[in-house]
Amino acid sequence: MSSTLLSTTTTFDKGLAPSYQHFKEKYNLECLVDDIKQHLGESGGISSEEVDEEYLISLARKYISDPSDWIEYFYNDTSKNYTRNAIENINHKANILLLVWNPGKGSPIHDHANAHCIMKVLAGQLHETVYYAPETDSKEAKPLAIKSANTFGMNEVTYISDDIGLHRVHNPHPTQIAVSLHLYTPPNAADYGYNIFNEATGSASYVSQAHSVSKKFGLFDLLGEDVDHPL
Ligand code: CSS
Ligand code: FE2
Repeated sequence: MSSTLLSTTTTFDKGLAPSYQHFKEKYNLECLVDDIKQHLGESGGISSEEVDEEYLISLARKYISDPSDWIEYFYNDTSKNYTRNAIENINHKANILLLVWNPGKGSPIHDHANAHCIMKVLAGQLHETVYYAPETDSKEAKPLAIKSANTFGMNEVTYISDDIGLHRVHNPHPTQIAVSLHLYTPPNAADYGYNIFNEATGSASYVSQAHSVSKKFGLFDLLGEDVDHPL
């Protein structure tokens, strides 16, 4: 008798829970994308200097990762180090991407094509190694020097630009994937390309375009160079 009562009560409680959700104000991924769009404005031609990166970082911090927000963009190519999924392309002003990192895999060392890069971990952990950029006029082969190294957990946000240095990002976990949200403004790496660097010599190699895929819109960019897109 008492077990019947208990199970009825449990069902009743579960039934009520979803209706309360409607009364909660949730800052979801859509809200974040809308706020980013609003900050960057509707018309074209914003330069990297005109962006208030601190404000954009604060928006990224405000969003709390919820897989139900981003699962529609999630695609993982297990043959690659990581997969770049397009979330939003704001009219040559910014790119918003969902990156899925395979266990133990990472990017090459790269620059950010004179753009702001904000990265937020949505699931798992990511390790970032920041390097001093090599002197531009130096032709001498010199190993890149490490400036800092940090591991970021779920909901943590980090920022980099070429003024700070170069970086390499990787998923340190041996078996679990990591997921991150990236905002690049302006989207120079996608529009004009970027550089990857050799850690031992500091030499740069130009990559002409950063490619992404779009599960949501059924567009898979299969024409990109077969490297793990570092930017
Ligand atoms: N730059 C890499 C991720 S680390 S910012 C990319 O977008 O492919
Ligand atoms: Fe990067």
